[in-house]
Amino acid sequence: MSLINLIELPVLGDARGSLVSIEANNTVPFDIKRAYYIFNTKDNVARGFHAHKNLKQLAVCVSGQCRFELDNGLQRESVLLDSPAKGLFIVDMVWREMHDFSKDCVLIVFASEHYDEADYIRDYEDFLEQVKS
Ligand code: T46
Repeated sequence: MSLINLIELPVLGDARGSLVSIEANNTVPFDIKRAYYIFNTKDNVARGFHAHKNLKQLAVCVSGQCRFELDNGLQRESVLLDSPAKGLFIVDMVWREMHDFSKDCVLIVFASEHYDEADYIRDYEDFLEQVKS
């Protein structure tokens, strides 16, 4: 089964331009408790390098592009987010890395839980131990 779960976000376009709506428990299969966005990423920077114990997220590049690598301890897959109509759904216990940010990249993430540093697994060896157990 693929680790890459892309949700096609309906674009509500008219003569004025485009609009995408994200609704909790409708467009995304969880209650949205938090949103954050990443922008102004410097050249050759990669981010992420962690997993979450209990967090569902939807990541959308609303401008520009970046590449996600997802890893469940058995397989690793890569996907380019390059459209505001493409949402990447990421579940618990998946190691994620973000690479190849374009200068104009604005990555918005909708999350099922409030920020909690204790939910992060930031060491890859710890992550492998925890997915195996
Ligand atoms: C994820 C990927 C896709 C907060 O205080 N509140 C927040 O809601 C977030 C997300 C971060 N922070 C603080 C924690 C750090 O001091 O902001 C700083 C940067 O966070 P971090 O290094 O975790 O950022 P990324 O880009 O490596 O990872 C982020 C999310 O943290 C993470 O949950 O899945 O984006």
